[in-house]
Amino acid sequence: MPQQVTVTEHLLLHQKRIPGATGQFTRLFNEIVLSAKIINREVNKAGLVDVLGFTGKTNVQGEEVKKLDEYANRILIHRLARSGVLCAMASEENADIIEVPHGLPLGDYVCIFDPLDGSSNIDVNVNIGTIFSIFKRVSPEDSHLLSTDVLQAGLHQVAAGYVLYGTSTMLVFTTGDGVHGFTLDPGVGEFLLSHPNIRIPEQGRVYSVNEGYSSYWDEPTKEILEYFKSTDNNRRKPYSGRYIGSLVADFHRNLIYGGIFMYPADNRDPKKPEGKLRLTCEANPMAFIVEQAGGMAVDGRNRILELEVENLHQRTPLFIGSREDVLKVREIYREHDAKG
Ligand code: P6P
Repeated sequence: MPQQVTVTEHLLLHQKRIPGATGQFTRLFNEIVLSAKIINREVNKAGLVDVLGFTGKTNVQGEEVKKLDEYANRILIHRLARSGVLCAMASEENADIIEVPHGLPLGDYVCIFDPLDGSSNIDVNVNIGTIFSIFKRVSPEDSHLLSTDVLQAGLHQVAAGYVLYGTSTMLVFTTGDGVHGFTLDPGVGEFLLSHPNIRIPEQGRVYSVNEGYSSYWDEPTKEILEYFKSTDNNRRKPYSGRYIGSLVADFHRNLIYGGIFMYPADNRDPKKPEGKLRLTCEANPMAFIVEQAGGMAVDGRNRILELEVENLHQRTPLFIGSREDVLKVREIYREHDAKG
């Protein structure tokens, strides 16, 4: 009988190893876990009740908001605000920093999240996910919150993770001590440890990118795609193309099998020259996870986790996955830069 370790037990074991741990982090994480279970319940019955479709609103990204997007956002904000351990939140769905409502207890943590990533797939029953990134505030505890408490480089994350709603619902996260995967047992209502110490293969066999935009890419990106599709690469055969259009699902597959996910800069939209993905609630958390699993994440030239965060919704190109594959991306960009 495999040892059934719940995510809470796992966190408590982790907490015991941290001198001076107050239990605040475990409290915060338990609220994320509860939010995931509530969102999972709605996602799983989406086809049966009136939560499919659009709300008729657009978010700060200019994207149409789905009913489940709005629902997931509401659940996370409500639960996290009452955790008593946050001083601020930020959501992909909200233009500004979300302060903890007056009168509720404050804490030292900041949580940034994408409540339901991949929501364009909701109505066709394709995997979607929740992504979260956790920091400790940098300003003194009894001072006013500063934007620098929220706009921190990814290197300073204390935890990051995602929930993947699919054939089974998984919670995958790191607290800087490796990457661990938990699968929801709906019969028990608990996330149970199913993938301890996940390591991404050094070299992958899959590339994930939306090739429909190839005519908008820069030259290095075009050369990168030719490399992965050619027989003249490290594998001596083409990588398989796999792209579902949901970052959490594409990332998770490549994390387990090995591979590279790419959302390059493109010149389709002058308002988004850096591509579509957001640094704070998508690239940074995924980069922390992949590095903890032995992989890499760059914007083409620079390590994602070292990028300066200037605004909440800034975007970045993202090349993330198996170390050898991402190193190749950086090598091609450097060769182009050297040619000038
Ligand atoms: P495209 C979903 O909207 C998302 O933010 C990511 O989950 C996904 O990787 C990407 O956009 C897909 O974008 O332009 O290929 O449809």
